[in-house]
Amino acid sequence: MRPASDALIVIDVQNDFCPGGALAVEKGDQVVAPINAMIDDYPVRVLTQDWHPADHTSFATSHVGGEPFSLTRMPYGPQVLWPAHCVQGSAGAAFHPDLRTDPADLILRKGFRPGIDSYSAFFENDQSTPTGLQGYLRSRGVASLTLVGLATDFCVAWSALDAARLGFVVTVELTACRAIDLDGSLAGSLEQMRAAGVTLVGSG
Ligand code: VGL
Ligand code: ZN
Repeated sequence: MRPASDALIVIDVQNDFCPGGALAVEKGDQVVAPINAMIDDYPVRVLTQDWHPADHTSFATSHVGGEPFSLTRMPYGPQVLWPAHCVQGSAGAAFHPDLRTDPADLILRKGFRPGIDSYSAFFENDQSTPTGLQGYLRSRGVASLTLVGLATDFCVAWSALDAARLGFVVTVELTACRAIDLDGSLAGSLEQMRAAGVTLVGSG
């Protein structure tokens, strides 16, 4: 077991991000086995779940003429329009059936406000509305985080960058991550994480 100040944060290992899902990440299901093997080693274990209302503003279907994977502007900045995914209570929003969820201490849902997306597990995309995760981790004495899950270049990267900014020691275990890679977003996100002092281990 790792020291009591170490947490594993498992980002969005949900059916819609796995092959056959609404926003499938290539080989997304391959993160399940390594995560299942890692989780018992961490004294603090958090799973996150993307959890959108059916009319969420990040969905292309919520915009007249909105094309999936195109870029639009929101009051809080640029926003990719996604295929509808992880709708609250749907099968696509459920965790991958093979993911070991019983060992989790906390399941944190994000992206539930209709008008704002939330890639990061710490702050919504306005970069100021908190999810509460920082307080949870601090009150449990966590100082060091390992992040895994989906997708490397969106929710994992945004979570890692926020965590580093908040002063946590951050590692991303790439062997247990897979990327969407929209227009070079994977390379860009790896570079940003490195520049922010995030330790990148392995490769996805
Ligand atoms: C994610 C796009 C939209 C992710 C969530 O989990 O990386 N990406 N919603
Ligand atoms: Zn989403």
